[in-house]
Amino acid sequence: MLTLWGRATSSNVQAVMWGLEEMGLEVRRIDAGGRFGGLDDPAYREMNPMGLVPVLKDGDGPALFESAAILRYLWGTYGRAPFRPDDAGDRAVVDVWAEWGKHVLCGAFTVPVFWAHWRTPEEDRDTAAVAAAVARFEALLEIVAPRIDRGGFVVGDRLSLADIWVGHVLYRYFTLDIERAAPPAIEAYYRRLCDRPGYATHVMVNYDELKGVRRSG
Ligand SMILES: N[C@@H](CCC(=O)N[C@@H](CS)C(=O)NCC(=O)O)C(=O)O
Repeated sequence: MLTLWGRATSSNVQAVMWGLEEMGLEVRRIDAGGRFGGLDDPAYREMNPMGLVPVLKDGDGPALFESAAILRYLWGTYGRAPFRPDDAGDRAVVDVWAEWGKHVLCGAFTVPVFWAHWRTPEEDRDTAAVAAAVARFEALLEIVAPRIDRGGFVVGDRLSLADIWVGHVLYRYFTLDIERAAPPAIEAYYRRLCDRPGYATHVMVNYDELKGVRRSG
């Protein structure tokens, strides 16, 4: 029995929930964090000393935190081809792009764009800094765009773990009230992701409640 703690509006929770659905795994999600609170409870800190979401427990196994590690655990334990390729080399390539998606691409979006724009009260926004951050994010999209244009997905022609990290950040990028210059292949990819039930359910989640709210997440 898989249990995940974390509010549905957390982008890291969304990535894990979408990955779970793509792997056909059932999970019980317990609201935590944001307006639900609970992250300072001693029992929660026991599971995640950082006091952040998500946290995963697989049965009686240890509590896991850090969304990338959680997804990698699920992928390694329950993933099947093509989501988790059978060939070790192909798996490593997926892992490389998953790491890049989480670390490099999401890192270039979450704080410098989403936080600096959406989670900052309008009167405090540095619009020039946000525009420069969007341009830097788009330069990264240009790096992955030719791969997606070629095969349809980040690695090859089927969705894999790499798409979870690259794809989940696109919903907010394409729906924020910012000026965009997305590579056409990325926009087409995003439109295809929107047709996937797991993406629509877990990633395309309204984030109005986060507007101007400068708490973590
Ligand atoms: N590196 C961590 C970051 C976790 C994180 O920042 N979580 C945010 C939500 S995305 C959080 O817990 N914010 C506090 C809250 O929701 O109250 C991960 O990837 O899991």
